[in-house]
Amino acid sequence: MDSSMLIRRREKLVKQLNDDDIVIVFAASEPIYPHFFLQNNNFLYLTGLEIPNAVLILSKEKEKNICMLFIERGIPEREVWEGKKLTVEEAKQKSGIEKISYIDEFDRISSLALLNKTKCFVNGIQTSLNSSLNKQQNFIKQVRDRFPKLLFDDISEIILPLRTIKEKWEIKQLQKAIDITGNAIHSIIKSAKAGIMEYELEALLIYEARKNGVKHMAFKPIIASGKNAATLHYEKNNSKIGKNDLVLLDVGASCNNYSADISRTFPVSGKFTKRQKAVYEEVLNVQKQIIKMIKPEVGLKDLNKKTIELISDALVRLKLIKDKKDYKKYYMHNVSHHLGMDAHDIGKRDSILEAGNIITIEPGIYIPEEKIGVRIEDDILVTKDGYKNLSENIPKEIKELEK
Ligand SMILES: [Mn+2]
Repeated sequence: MDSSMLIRRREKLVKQLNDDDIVIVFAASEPIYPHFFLQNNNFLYLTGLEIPNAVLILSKEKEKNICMLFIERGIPEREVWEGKKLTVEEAKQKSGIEKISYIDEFDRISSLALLNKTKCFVNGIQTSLNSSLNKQQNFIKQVRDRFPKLLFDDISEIILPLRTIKEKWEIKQLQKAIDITGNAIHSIIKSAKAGIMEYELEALLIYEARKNGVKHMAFKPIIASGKNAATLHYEKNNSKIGKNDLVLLDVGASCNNYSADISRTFPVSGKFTKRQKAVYEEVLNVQKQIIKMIKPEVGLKDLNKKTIELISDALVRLKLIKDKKDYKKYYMHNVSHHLGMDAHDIGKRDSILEAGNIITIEPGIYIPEEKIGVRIEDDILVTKDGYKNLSENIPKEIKELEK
């Protein structure tokens, strides 16, 4: 990652601010086992730094951009155990930020920075009543007492227009995540056989991903055989795979925090039954037709509407429903979401597509009473005059899957 890209991102963000706005972005905290360190995506997007407990402040004053970073101080006795902390010089070089202080200065300097501000954008303040306060919320609580006129808002509103349009470097990271995921899917399809456990295929997935340098999966892998495939977010992965089962994979590796999100469905025996084939062909056909619709100006809503239309027709042909209005019994999710640093990336549900967006297309049909669940999902880049399917090399044709 090159620091000029990061500088450009910060400039674009600050351009949207008024003089009395300020942005405060917190890095993730140090994790406690069994959790692993996963940087906050907005912090990573703006700094490129994979360090815990740091804070970024952005604002502007009379056309002058202000950018300050606060990082942890390296304590030699602790570094013996934990390894070296990033130095100010290293942080400067990686992030392109000139003004770097230690985190123990944050309270004092941020108080000064907040003095004449009326609105403060913070990352990660949306949460629910039943979870304990995170450090952003604790910060807000403190600041609110001292600056009662200050208003707070989540950063997503101003960072969303940046993050939903992918830069070349980002597309490259996603392509890498998709290719590694594709290779793992290939290995899984090749080695799956009746009688093995779903988690054995999960182990293979993680082995293939790690072997290619992937630090973590983008989300908990779904390896669902038979009727498990009809549970949309099945992630136990602990059933034995039956000899006539279809296996549904919904998996994605993460590269530099960019998340692939791919679904494939295949017969473990290497051959679809007649009924499985009929259902599969319908889903595949819908998926292809929806992908063809993708271009700038089309809305996610349009894609959803058309999918429902096509799937309803398919369900009637498959003799599952008589009245098209009953489609929800067998298809109950949206066909698309934005993809990026988060597997369900920031981006509005009713958003209108623009060149540079990356979205998934993932229709499915789920028939628990027949132990059939089929979902096919590709990751698609919206281009100036259409689209590019970034996962087109991962097999989904019946002939390829049976081979
Ligand atoms: Mn998805």
